[in-house]
Order: sequence, then structure tokens, then C-alpha cells
Amino acid sequence: MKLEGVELRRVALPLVTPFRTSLGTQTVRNALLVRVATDEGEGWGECVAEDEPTYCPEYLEGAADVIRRFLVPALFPVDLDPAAVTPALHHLRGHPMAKAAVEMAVLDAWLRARGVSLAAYLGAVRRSLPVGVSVGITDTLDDLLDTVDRHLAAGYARVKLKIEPGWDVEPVARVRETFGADVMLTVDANTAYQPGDAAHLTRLDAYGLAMIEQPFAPDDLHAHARLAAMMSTPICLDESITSARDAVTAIRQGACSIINIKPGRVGGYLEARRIHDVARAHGLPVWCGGMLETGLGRAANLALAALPGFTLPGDISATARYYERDITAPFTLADGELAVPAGPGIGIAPEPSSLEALTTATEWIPAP
Ligand code: SMG
Ligand code: MG
Repeated sequence: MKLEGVELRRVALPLVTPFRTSLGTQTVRNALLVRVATDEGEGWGECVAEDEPTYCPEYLEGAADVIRRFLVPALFPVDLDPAAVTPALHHLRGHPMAKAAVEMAVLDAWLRARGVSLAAYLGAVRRSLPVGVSVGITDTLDDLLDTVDRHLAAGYARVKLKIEPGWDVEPVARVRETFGADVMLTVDANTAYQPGDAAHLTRLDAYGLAMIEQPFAPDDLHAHARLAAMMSTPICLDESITSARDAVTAIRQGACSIINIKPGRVGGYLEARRIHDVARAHGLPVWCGGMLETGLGRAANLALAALPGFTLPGDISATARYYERDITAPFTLADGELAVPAGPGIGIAPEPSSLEALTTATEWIPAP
């Protein structure tokens, strides 16, 4: 398959409610879409980098620049198939989210041309999935309880609370006592704690959490391993894991017993599958993380999350939890589950009128 040109498209999707984490507050999702035009048809990818380099070093404008300046030019001469993308970009260091967006678009185009779904290509074993919801930090505990109540009523299988120092034990205790022991509850700190906070974090053991996600800095596996030895609550890593090799290192060091897999963070869906494979070989459950994706990224994440090792509900919520209007048809919960797209490629494409309405800029990168 030959690349004929690439469109970079910025879209702006206002969030239905502000999303506050230990990293900051977001009110709009500015997303970068990558449309590849090839001799076999087109495909769509989504870059999950955010406006600012707070979750990770990448940011949206930087990702657009590296895609335009380095990634796309490196792919023009290549006879493309999905597995050829990462090797062709290997000499360019870092920028996993930019690379993942390009790989996703190539996957979509290549699979579409062959009539194969991403789910089937990756090895999915389920057609629909129970999913979770990530609940931001709220102004008051009452707001938090109202939000959790609404999500449980909608049918979510797991609730994740964002935590930070000063917003941890009390909200967890209140949610647990209000909604009971049966709710699958987790917390995510997005690196907000210091190793010296370990003793404080062990207080969360009293609330039967399914996991605590990324309490410490991404490069501090040692602090996570030490906490794992102190706590009965399983430790899940997100920011720390950027490749299958990282995953093996973290598992060997005892730094985690669960992994949050985000294709963007690890450089694409194929590396994401490798992490799934090594975690499974070590007996670790994994789940699919979320980056407030548009319907494009969510469709692809559902395909990944349908693999057999994804035994925990992911951060793949219904469209209504994020956006009033998405660029694709909405995803809706049916009996607490989201359907895995079954059509060719990622199984969904933007709806032209929504895409136009939400687009803020487009740019065309022609073949030389
Ligand atoms: O897409 O539902 C979603 C958001 C899930 O909480 C979510 N993502 O660390 O896991 C995480 C965060 C990263 C994005 S907010 C900085
Ligand atoms: Mg996380």
C-alpha cells in the first residue's frame, strides 16, 4: 500500500462537564485527526496528545509538527502494511502518541481495503464489553456522590475516582459507604504522590479498591514496588509503561500487578497488543485506558479491549459521558456494555456534518 498524502485535522469538542485531575482541569478536547490517503483507500487515526505536556511529554502542536516534519516523510517511500509503520519510524526517538496516530490510520486504511475489522485483526474474543467511567475531582463531596450515582445508574461496571493529596481517603470512604461493597471502585493519582506518602496511601486498603493507579512519578518503579509490598490494594501502572519492554521490567521488579494499556502512550495498537501478550504470559490482568478520545479512538480502543487478557473494564465510556456531539455516531451503553465495532478497519468513520462543524483547522501533506 502506498501513501499518497496525509491530512492533519484539528477538531475541538467541548466536554459535557469539566474534567479535573491532579494534573489540571480540562473543559474542551482539542484532538488531532490523521487521515491517510493511499492507493487502496483512506484511513483515520487519532492522536491522543493533549494541549499541554502534563500527562506526558507530548503535546498536540508538537505531535502535529513531528508528524508533518518527520513521520509522514519517512512513510512516503515505504510499501506500507500495519506492521511496517513502527520499523519505518524506529530511528525517530520518542513521540509515541504521534506515531500511534499514524499507525492507527494505516491500520484503518489497510484493513478497510481487505474487509477485515481491527477487532478481528488484533484477535478479539468478545463482541461487547462491560466498561468503566473515570470520575474527576469535584468541588464538593456531594457533587462527587451525585456524579457516581448517575454513572452507576447508567450501568457502568467500574468507577474510577481521580485522587490527589487532600482528596483521597475521604472521597473513597464516602463513595464506598454510600454505594456499598459491591461496586468495583478504583483510584488514579496521575503521579500526584511522593514516595514518603506511602504510609498515608496504605489507609486506602480499608476500602476494598480493585487497584490504585500510578501514585508516583513515571520513572520511579522502585517507589511503586515498595508500595506494593506495603499494601493489599493492587498497584496499576499507567504513565510508567511506554513499551512491552517497560512492562516486563515493571513486572519483574514487582512494581505493578495490573497494567493500564493506552495505545497512544505506547506507540500504537501493535505495541499495545504486545503488552497485553507479555502481561498475560505473566498472569497479569490488563485494561484499556482512555484519553478522552473522539469516537474514532474509542472505536479502536474497543477492538483492543476485546482481547482475552483485558479482563478488567476499561476507561471507554459512552459518548454522553464526554461530549454532546462527537465527530462519529455516538456510542451508547446497552445493559452496561459497549459494542465492539465489527465493520472493516476501525469500523466507524466521521459523520461529515459533525466533522465539519467541529473542525478548527486542516492541513494537507502531499507526497513529494
Ligand atoms: O477517556 O475516559 C477517559 C478518561 C480516562 O482518566 C482517564 N484518563 O490517567 O488514565 C488517566 C487519564 C488520562 C487523561 S486525563 C489527564
Ligand atoms: Mg491513569
